[in-house]
Amino acid sequence: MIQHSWGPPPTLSPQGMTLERHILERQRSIPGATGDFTGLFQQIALAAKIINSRVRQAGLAGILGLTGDRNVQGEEVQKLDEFAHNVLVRSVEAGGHLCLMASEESADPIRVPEQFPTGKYVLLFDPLDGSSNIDVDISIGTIFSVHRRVTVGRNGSLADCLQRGSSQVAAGYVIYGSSTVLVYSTGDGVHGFTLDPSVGEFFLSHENIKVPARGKSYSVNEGNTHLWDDNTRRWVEHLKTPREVEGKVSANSARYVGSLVADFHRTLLKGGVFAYPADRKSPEGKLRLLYEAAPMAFICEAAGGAASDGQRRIHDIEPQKLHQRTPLYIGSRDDVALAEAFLRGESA
Ligand code: P6P
Repeated sequence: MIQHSWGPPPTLSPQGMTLERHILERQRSIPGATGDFTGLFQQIALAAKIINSRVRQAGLAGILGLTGDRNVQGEEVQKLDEFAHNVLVRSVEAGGHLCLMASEESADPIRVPEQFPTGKYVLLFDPLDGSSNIDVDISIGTIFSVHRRVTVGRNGSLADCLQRGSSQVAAGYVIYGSSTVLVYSTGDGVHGFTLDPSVGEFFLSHENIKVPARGKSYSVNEGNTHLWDDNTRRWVEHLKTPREVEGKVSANSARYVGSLVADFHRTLLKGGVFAYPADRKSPEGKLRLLYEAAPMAFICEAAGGAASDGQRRIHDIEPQKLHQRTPLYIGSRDDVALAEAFLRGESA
């Protein structure tokens, strides 16, 4: 804790803008807003604080490593994955704001228990993305997407989950990195809040994030080069080739963490492009559409960037399956457009 001569350190955000107040003020600007949304966000923020606390002590709390189970993706489930999933479900299930949930850790949608009221929203989430990095202390994150339900009746159904990215009413992620930052958008601007652990509150730290039109870095796992098609290889080779940009000869620089939330957060703030292309091993791509690509696309477009599967907007993909995958190219508008041009067989 940094001590100042004039007393306790100021909160992170001098005007003391907390996440809760930010959402409340936004709610008041929406005619007919019922507070449902605000309540849901407060519960998500609580879950983020609980997950953060456990992530920060994982090695000490004996919850590193594997549970011995495999999830619907066939991936080994880390103890923290399961913990984060359970915390999110327990934090939002009783609030009466949701008619259904869906999680990367659950094969089927999760119904609201009978003893609780249901509401008009659907929440889809990846409770702890990048969890293979937990044991080596690399940044990981929680990703969430909110839709309004499209069905009627007490409980929602799969149809409420299988909605296009363009119909999201909000999306966000929490990055458990050198600090814990929650970034969210309801479509009108993107805002970041940093957790002040001494207070236990998220304070506004990144107001109205805008992704630069072009950036210097590209972020892709080049260990998959042998699995890519020719156009994808040509695109990455182009990025690595020194060329004149704004009077300077340089090549793009590579940045790859292997944790979507970390790679996306850097791309959102600094510009550039993150990509997980389709390849011979993952012909549909590796990342999941509904609770990874679509929420990140919602945030990126709200910040002035772009998000594509290489051919079309992520937002325009009509989901067919809950855990379907998609290739993803996301970040600065000009950089994503360049990737799409190469994937069409054009050159720079
Ligand atoms: P690869 C983490 O396992 C994850 O789902 C994303 O967070 C990340 O972007 C991607 O996979 C990394 O995949 O194949 O490069 O290790």
